[in-house]
Formats: sequence, structure tokens, C-alpha cells
Amino acid sequence: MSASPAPLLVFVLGALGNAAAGFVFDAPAALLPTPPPPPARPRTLLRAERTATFGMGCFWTPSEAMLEVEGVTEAVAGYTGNPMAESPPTYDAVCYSSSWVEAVRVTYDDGILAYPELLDRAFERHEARLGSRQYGAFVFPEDSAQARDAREWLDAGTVALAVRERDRFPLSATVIEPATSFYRAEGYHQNYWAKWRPRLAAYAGLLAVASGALGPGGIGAVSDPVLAHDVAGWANGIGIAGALGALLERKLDAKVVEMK
Ligand code: MHO
Repeated sequence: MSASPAPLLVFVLGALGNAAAGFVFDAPAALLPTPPPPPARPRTLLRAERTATFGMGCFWTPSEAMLEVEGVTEAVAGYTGNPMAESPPTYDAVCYSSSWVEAVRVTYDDGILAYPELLDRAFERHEARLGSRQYGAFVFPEDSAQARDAREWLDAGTVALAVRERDRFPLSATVIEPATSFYRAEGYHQNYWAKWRPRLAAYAGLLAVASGALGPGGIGAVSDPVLAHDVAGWANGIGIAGALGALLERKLDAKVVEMK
């Protein structure tokens, strides 16, 4: 049984058409001189780059959410809160002990955002769980000024934040502990959702193709069981390769380093 070449031909012609249209429409823009970069954000006299560390629950989402805060320029997912530690932990060690806190260390511009405001922004965004150290709500002041501000902020327990609207999380469950060594978590934990959003979208697409719901033989396509079978096979293969790649990434991108 041999597949009819018609659907493939349609596909190839379609792809070529697309590429040609892309060239026609995109090329002129690509040939134009690149516009000048946008003007830098106005700097205040107080501008100073500082770091601040918070326990925010599982660090995947909060490390991304903190980057949306105006004045925050960097967010690193890491482990801290274990003054007895002498060497970097692994993610497994963090999960199987009760000594470590998953934390986010942000770099922020003190001239745009003062520390007490940053505490508000962090509290709004954390995903802490009550009763867990690993996933607890923590503030780790890095100097005496941050320690004083954090204490005042927590004691004042502003009406707006005393209990968080979204999930009734009480501000009073926030723990202040002096900062100790902060270890940058494994690379595969950094920018987690930025990496996984497109991967999950690709998996969803592959699943649709592998199951036959989408593609030749599927909705709105030319019915051709042989081609449909081949395409589903390829989709399966790519999906399995992707899963193996993700496992390999966990092995290869696993360095945990202490940050100064
Ligand atoms: N999302 C998992 C934990 C991931 S995290 C990096 C959970 O909610 O259990 O600890």
C-alpha cells in the first residue's frame, strides 16, 4: 500500500507559499536600518542596585512574577535558610530535608523601588504554603537597614496586606530570618516557565498529531491512513525525544553555586 503524494504535495506547496509570503512581507523590514534603542529609564539620584531575598513558595512562578515589578532587573531561583550548610545542596536534598527554603533573590533599583514597597510586591506574589519551611513565606534581610524595614513592615501589617485578598494568606505567617548563604538553584529551575510554556505548547501539538486528532486523516484534512500513520509515528518519536531531552537537561544543567 503506498501513500498518495497529493496531501504531501499540498503541504509542501503550502509551506513554500508561506515562506515566499514571509520573505515578501518581512524582507523590506529586515533591510531597513534598525531603529535606535528606547531611551534608558530616567535615573534618580538615589539610584542604587541592591539585592533582596524572599522565601515565596515553589520558586518557579514567583521568580518570573518578580520580574514584572518595575525596578526589579533580575530574579534568581535558589536555596537558602540553612545556616548549618557547608556546601551547596541539590534540589533533592532541599525536598527531603526540612532545613532549606526555596527562595528568590532579586536585584532591584532602590531609586525606583524602596525595600518596603518591594516587600509589598513580594507578598502579593508569593505562593507560600503554611506549615512548610521549603515553601514558606520568608524575608531574609541582607543588612541592618533591610532588617529594620522588614520588622517595621511586618509589625505595621498594613490593612491592605494583613490578609491577602486572593487566598486569605495571613501576613503574620511571614518569617524574618537574617540572610545566610544563598545558592543559585540548578539551571533547569531558572526561567522555568519561560522555557516550559513553549515546550508544553509543542507537546500539546504533538499529542494532537500523534493521536490523529490533528493532521492528515484528522479534522479537515485529506483522508490518507498511511500518511496519517506515518505522521503520527513521527509525532510520537519527536515527543519521546523531547521527553528524553528534558531528562538529560536535568542531568546536564544541574550545577548549584553559592552566590556572593
Ligand atoms: N511545583 C512542585 C514543586 C516544584 S518546586 C521547584 C510542587 O508544587 O510540589 O519545588
